[in-house]
Amino acid sequence: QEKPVEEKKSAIFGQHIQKKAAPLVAVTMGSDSDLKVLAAGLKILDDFKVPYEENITSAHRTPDRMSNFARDAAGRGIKVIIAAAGGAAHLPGMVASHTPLPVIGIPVKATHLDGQDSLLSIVQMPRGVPCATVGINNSTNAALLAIRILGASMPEFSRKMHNYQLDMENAVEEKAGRLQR
Ligand code: RP5
Repeated sequence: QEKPVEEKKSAIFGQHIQKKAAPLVAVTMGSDSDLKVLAAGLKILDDFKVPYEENITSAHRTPDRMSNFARDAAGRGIKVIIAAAGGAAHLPGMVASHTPLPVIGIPVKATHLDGQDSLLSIVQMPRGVPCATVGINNSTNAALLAIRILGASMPEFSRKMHNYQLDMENAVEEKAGRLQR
Protein backbone atom coordinates (compact mmCIF):
# COMPACT_ATOMS: atom_id res chain seq x y z
CA GLN A 1 0.00 0.00 0.00
CA GLU A 2 1.32 3.40 -0.99
CA LYS A 3 2.12 5.80 1.86
CA PRO A 4 2.41 9.58 1.69
CA VAL A 5 5.95 10.61 0.96
CA GLU A 6 7.80 13.87 1.36
CA GLU A 7 10.26 15.07 -1.23
CA LYS A 8 13.68 16.05 0.08
CA LYS A 9 16.71 17.30 -1.75
CA SER A 10 19.81 15.25 -0.93
CA ALA A 11 22.58 17.54 0.35
CA ILE A 12 25.25 15.22 -1.05
CA PHE A 13 23.90 14.27 -4.46
CA GLY A 14 21.68 17.30 -5.12
CA GLN A 15 18.93 14.96 -6.37
CA HIS A 16 15.39 14.78 -5.11
CA ILE A 17 14.91 11.76 -2.90
CA GLN A 18 11.60 10.51 -1.56
CA LYS A 19 11.38 10.00 2.18
CA LYS A 20 8.43 8.35 3.87
CA ALA A 21 6.80 10.74 6.34
CA ALA A 22 6.81 9.51 9.95
CA PRO A 23 3.43 8.01 10.85
CA LEU A 24 1.05 10.21 12.89
CA VAL A 25 -1.70 7.61 13.22
CA ALA A 26 -1.24 3.97 14.19
CA VAL A 27 -3.96 1.58 13.08
CA THR A 28 -3.96 -1.71 14.93
CA MET A 29 -6.33 -4.65 14.73
CA GLY A 30 -6.91 -7.86 16.66
CA SER A 31 -6.72 -10.08 13.57
CA ASP A 32 -6.12 -9.81 9.85
CA SER A 33 -9.79 -10.80 9.51
CA ASP A 34 -10.56 -7.20 10.65
CA LEU A 35 -8.83 -5.75 7.58
CA LYS A 36 -11.93 -5.78 5.39
CA VAL A 37 -13.72 -3.57 7.92
CA LEU A 38 -10.73 -1.21 8.13
CA ALA A 39 -10.47 -0.71 4.35
CA ALA A 40 -12.87 2.28 4.25
CA GLY A 41 -11.02 4.06 7.08
CA LEU A 42 -7.61 3.44 5.54
CA LYS A 43 -8.90 4.97 2.31
CA ILE A 44 -9.93 8.10 4.22
CA LEU A 45 -6.42 8.35 5.75
CA ASP A 46 -4.96 7.94 2.25
CA ASP A 47 -7.31 10.57 0.78
CA PHE A 48 -6.34 13.08 3.50
CA LYS A 49 -2.67 12.14 3.03
CA VAL A 50 -2.24 11.22 6.68
CA PRO A 51 0.98 9.26 7.30
CA TYR A 52 -0.04 6.10 9.14
CA GLU A 53 1.17 2.64 10.04
CA GLU A 54 -0.83 -0.61 10.34
CA ASN A 55 -0.21 -3.65 12.48
CA ILE A 56 -1.88 -6.63 14.13
CA THR A 57 -1.74 -6.82 17.92
CA SER A 58 -4.19 -9.06 19.71
CA ALA A 59 -4.94 -8.32 23.37
CA HIS A 60 -5.47 -12.05 23.96
CA ARG A 61 -3.23 -13.87 21.48
CA THR A 62 -0.22 -11.51 21.64
CA PRO A 63 -0.52 -9.56 24.91
CA ASP A 64 3.18 -8.64 25.10
CA ARG A 65 3.30 -7.43 21.51
CA MET A 66 0.18 -5.35 22.18
CA SER A 67 1.54 -3.70 25.33
CA ASN A 68 4.94 -3.00 23.74
CA PHE A 69 3.25 -1.39 20.75
CA ALA A 70 0.99 0.78 22.95
CA ARG A 71 3.79 1.83 25.33
CA ASP A 72 6.16 2.82 22.49
CA ALA A 73 3.64 4.60 20.26
CA ALA A 74 3.86 8.12 21.77
CA GLY A 75 7.67 8.03 21.82
CA ARG A 76 7.68 7.18 18.11
CA GLY A 77 5.70 10.32 17.28
CA ILE A 78 2.28 8.70 16.93
CA LYS A 79 -0.50 11.17 17.84
CA VAL A 80 -3.63 9.00 17.64
CA ILE A 81 -4.26 5.26 17.76
CA ILE A 82 -7.14 3.51 16.01
CA ALA A 83 -7.80 0.00 17.30
CA ALA A 84 -10.29 -2.43 15.76
CA ALA A 85 -11.45 -5.66 17.35
CA GLY A 86 -14.39 -8.03 17.37
CA GLY A 87 -16.00 -10.36 19.88
CA ALA A 88 -14.49 -9.91 23.34
CA ALA A 89 -12.96 -6.72 21.97
CA HIS A 90 -10.47 -5.79 24.68
CA LEU A 91 -7.78 -4.45 22.34
CA PRO A 92 -8.79 -0.74 22.20
CA GLY A 93 -9.27 -0.50 25.97
CA MET A 94 -6.07 -2.34 26.81
CA VAL A 95 -4.12 -0.18 24.36
CA ALA A 96 -5.65 2.92 26.03
CA SER A 97 -4.47 1.64 29.41
CA HIS A 98 -0.85 1.53 28.19
CA THR A 99 -0.63 4.97 26.53
CA PRO A 100 -1.51 8.62 27.18
CA LEU A 101 -2.50 9.01 23.49
CA PRO A 102 -6.12 9.29 22.35
CA VAL A 103 -7.41 5.86 21.30
CA ILE A 104 -10.38 5.32 18.99
CA GLY A 105 -11.99 1.89 19.12
CA ILE A 106 -13.83 0.30 16.20
CA PRO A 107 -16.21 -2.48 17.21
CA VAL A 108 -16.02 -5.16 14.51
CA LYS A 109 -18.99 -7.37 13.77
CA ALA A 110 -17.18 -10.69 14.05
CA THR A 111 -19.36 -13.17 15.92
CA HIS A 112 -22.93 -14.36 16.26
CA LEU A 113 -23.97 -11.28 18.24
CA ASP A 114 -23.94 -8.83 15.32
CA GLY A 115 -21.13 -6.72 16.78
CA GLN A 116 -23.12 -5.79 19.92
CA ASP A 117 -20.58 -7.78 21.94
CA SER A 118 -17.67 -5.78 20.47
CA LEU A 119 -19.48 -2.46 20.92
CA LEU A 120 -20.21 -3.03 24.58
CA SER A 121 -16.71 -4.42 25.23
CA ILE A 122 -15.16 -1.21 23.86
CA VAL A 123 -17.57 1.48 25.01
CA GLN A 124 -17.94 0.39 28.65
CA MET A 125 -14.53 1.52 29.86
CA PRO A 126 -14.00 2.25 33.54
CA ARG A 127 -13.77 5.90 34.63
CA GLY A 128 -10.21 7.17 34.18
CA VAL A 129 -9.37 5.25 31.00
CA PRO A 130 -11.30 6.76 28.09
CA CYS A 131 -11.54 5.05 24.72
CA ALA A 132 -13.52 6.87 22.02
CA THR A 133 -15.89 4.42 20.34
CA VAL A 134 -17.40 4.67 16.86
CA GLY A 135 -20.32 2.70 15.48
CA ILE A 136 -20.08 -1.00 14.63
CA ASN A 137 -17.77 -1.50 11.59
CA ASN A 138 -17.56 2.30 11.11
CA SER A 139 -13.87 2.67 10.30
CA THR A 140 -14.73 5.76 8.21
CA ASN A 141 -15.70 7.71 11.32
CA ALA A 142 -12.68 6.42 13.23
CA ALA A 143 -10.39 7.84 10.55
CA LEU A 144 -12.31 11.13 10.37
CA LEU A 145 -12.16 11.51 14.14
CA ALA A 146 -8.41 10.81 14.12
CA ILE A 147 -7.99 13.54 11.47
CA ARG A 148 -10.05 15.98 13.57
CA ILE A 149 -7.77 15.27 16.54
CA LEU A 150 -4.70 15.93 14.37
CA GLY A 151 -6.41 19.08 13.08
CA ALA A 152 -6.55 20.55 16.59
CA SER A 153 -2.79 21.17 16.40
CA MET A 154 -2.07 20.79 12.67
CA PRO A 155 -3.97 23.40 10.60
CA GLU A 156 -3.49 21.52 7.33
CA PHE A 157 -5.73 18.69 8.58
CA SER A 158 -8.29 21.08 10.03
CA ARG A 159 -8.47 22.82 6.63
CA LYS A 160 -8.92 19.51 4.80
CA MET A 161 -11.64 18.48 7.24
CA HIS A 162 -13.48 21.74 6.65
CA ASN A 163 -13.35 21.11 2.88
CA TYR A 164 -14.57 17.53 3.39
CA GLN A 165 -17.56 18.87 5.34
CA LEU A 166 -18.31 21.43 2.62
CA ASP A 167 -18.19 18.70 -0.05
CA MET A 168 -20.58 16.57 1.98
CA GLU A 169 -22.96 19.49 2.41
CA ASN A 170 -22.84 20.33 -1.31
CA ALA A 171 -23.52 16.71 -2.26
CA VAL A 172 -26.68 16.65 -0.11
CA GLU A 173 -27.81 20.08 -1.39
CA GLU A 174 -27.41 18.85 -4.95
CA LYS A 175 -29.49 15.71 -4.28
CA ALA A 176 -32.16 17.78 -2.52
CA GLY A 177 -32.22 20.19 -5.47
CA ARG A 178 -32.71 17.32 -7.92
CA LEU A 179 -35.66 16.00 -5.88
CA GLN A 180 -37.33 19.41 -5.90
CA ARG A 181 -37.14 19.84 -9.68
C1 RP5 B 1 -10.77 -10.55 17.58
O1 RP5 B 1 -11.41 -11.73 17.26
C2 RP5 B 1 -10.34 -9.96 16.27
O2 RP5 B 1 -10.28 -8.57 16.38
C3 RP5 B 1 -11.38 -10.43 15.30
O3 RP5 B 1 -12.37 -9.43 15.07
C4 RP5 B 1 -12.03 -11.61 16.00
C5 RP5 B 1 -11.90 -12.90 15.22
O4 RP5 B 1 -10.54 -13.13 14.94
P1 RP5 B 1 -10.11 -14.34 13.98
O5 RP5 B 1 -10.53 -15.59 14.67
O6 RP5 B 1 -10.83 -14.12 12.67
O7 RP5 B 1 -8.61 -14.23 13.83
O8 RP5 B 1 -9.67 -10.73 18.40
